Amino acid sequence: MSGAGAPTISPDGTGLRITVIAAQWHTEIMDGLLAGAHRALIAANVTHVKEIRVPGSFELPVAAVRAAEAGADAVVALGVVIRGGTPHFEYVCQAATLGLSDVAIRTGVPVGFGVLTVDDEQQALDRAGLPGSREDKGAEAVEAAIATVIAL
Ligand code: DLZ
Repeated sequence: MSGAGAPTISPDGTGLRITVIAAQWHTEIMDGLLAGAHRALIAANVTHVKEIRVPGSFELPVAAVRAAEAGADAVVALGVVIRGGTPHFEYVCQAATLGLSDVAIRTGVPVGFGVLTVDDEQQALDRAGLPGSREDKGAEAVEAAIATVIAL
């Protein structure tokens, strides 16, 4: 984990079934988030991994609920939403965040939140787990989801 006050988490996910759901907007940044997520899954000894691609972050919650209902122990949602000149940003961010938290609460299946909601592309690159990035939010979402499964 990174950022002020963030805990250090290195959970062991041996035997867990994890589904990673990833949007497709902003390809380079998504590639970084996905690579970070897979690095963290390997580090946590998770071998049962399914990956689902959806068009945009708005579609993440419906895929997450399907994955939870299909028996995943945890779901990790990855996306990138960059503020534009219209209110669309707020609507997509709100649908993704509220939708994903609703899935976790209703199904009881932990959902790791790896959706970057940023003002510009540089903020996203800084958090994408790419060479030169300060943070690796894809990996952090995996670690949080696994740690929550273990805690429950
Ligand atoms: C429409 C849209 C816009 C403007 N921006 C983004 C974005 O920055 N990131 C993202 O993941 N998705 C975006 N979308 C697409 C919506 O999430 C959704 O896929 C479409 O509205 C179709 O339902």
